[in-house]
Amino acid sequence: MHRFGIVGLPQSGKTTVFNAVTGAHGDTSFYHVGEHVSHGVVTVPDERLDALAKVLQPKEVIPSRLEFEDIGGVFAQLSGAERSGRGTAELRGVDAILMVLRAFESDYVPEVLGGVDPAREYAAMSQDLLLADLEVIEGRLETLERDLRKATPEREALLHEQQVLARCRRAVEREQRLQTVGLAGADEKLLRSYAFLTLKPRLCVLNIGEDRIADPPVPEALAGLRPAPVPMCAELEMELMDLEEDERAAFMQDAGLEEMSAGRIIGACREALGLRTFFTAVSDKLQAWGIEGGMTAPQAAGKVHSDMEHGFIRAEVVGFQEVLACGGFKEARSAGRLRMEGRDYEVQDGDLITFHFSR
Ligand SMILES: Nc1nc2c(ncn2[C@@H]2O[C@H](COP(=O)(O)OP(=O)(O)O)[C@@H](O)[C@H]2O)c(=O)[nH]1
Ligand SMILES: [Mg+2]
Repeated sequence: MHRFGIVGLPQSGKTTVFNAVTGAHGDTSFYHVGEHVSHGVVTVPDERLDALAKVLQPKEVIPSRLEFEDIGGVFAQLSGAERSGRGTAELRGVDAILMVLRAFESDYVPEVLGGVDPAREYAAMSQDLLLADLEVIEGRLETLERDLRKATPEREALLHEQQVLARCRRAVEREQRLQTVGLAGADEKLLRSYAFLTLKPRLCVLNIGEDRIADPPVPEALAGLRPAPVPMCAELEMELMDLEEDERAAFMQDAGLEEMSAGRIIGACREALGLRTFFTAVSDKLQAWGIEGGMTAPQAAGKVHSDMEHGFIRAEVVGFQEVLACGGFKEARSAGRLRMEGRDYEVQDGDLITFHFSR
């Protein structure tokens, strides 16, 4: 399951967004500083899964899921406090970063940066993430220098690591995210081992006021971000989560809210990671799986079970449209629509896959 860490300045509405997306009830009283990390899981809505379920009639349908973590305190230093080591460590473990930017006016919620300025919040947080990475780079470079003064059989490898990190330091000093350094293969793996924060994909939620639902203000400086920032009136949507369906619909109409934002946030999360979906249908269980684009069939099998990756023999693949068009899996097989694919096959969005493996 892919994990998203929710970060933002104090009072930006992190917990409110977290509650609004996951249906949780985290503390949003404005004096509350989250010291612990809350976890919440959401299922990914998928019309293809629903359509397949209609045709295949499995006993059980399991959508893919995303996990969100409300991480308090990471950017506390921007408001004068210490950086929270715990929050930073937690953030290193996530797959992508969801930044909540305050775009709502309020008479009672304190403005941490002395005004409502989401573009500045974004810049300040980007800066903070770069600084956190710079600390790691410099710490490691110092250790390397010390180790290289001694005789060591790993000299070549350490020298190479030093070069890679020096390149990273130059990028960070120019305020470029490590994601833009463009390392590949073993060097990229090396970078991943540090869990750098600016190597992680990110997306923004603009927490807007109720009065701006009809025309959400997206600052020019953020308009070019991909995925595009998702505007959401988090406070309203959090309250709507607790209502019954018909009551909710009435309130939404009053507020001019056409749909809840969770769907668009989930879409942006998937876009940030470049996720694709494949399906499995084994022993009456139809299941959707989210994987990063570019994964091969054995890697995808590994998402289902590690034994299936290690013992991978081949994958029997059929596009979900073909199953729908033929009216069933057996029907698609009889019509010759199933393909046998090997180890190098790159899984495509919408594939229904049967993995063959040895135990
Ligand atoms: N007026 C208004 N207040 C909001 C909105 N979103 C959050 N708040 C309030 O802002 C305060 C801080 O929200 P919270 O989610 O706890 O922020 P966090 O510190 O980032 O977790 C709370 O009092 C919320 O009720 C919003 O869209 N409009
Ligand atoms: Mg909070």
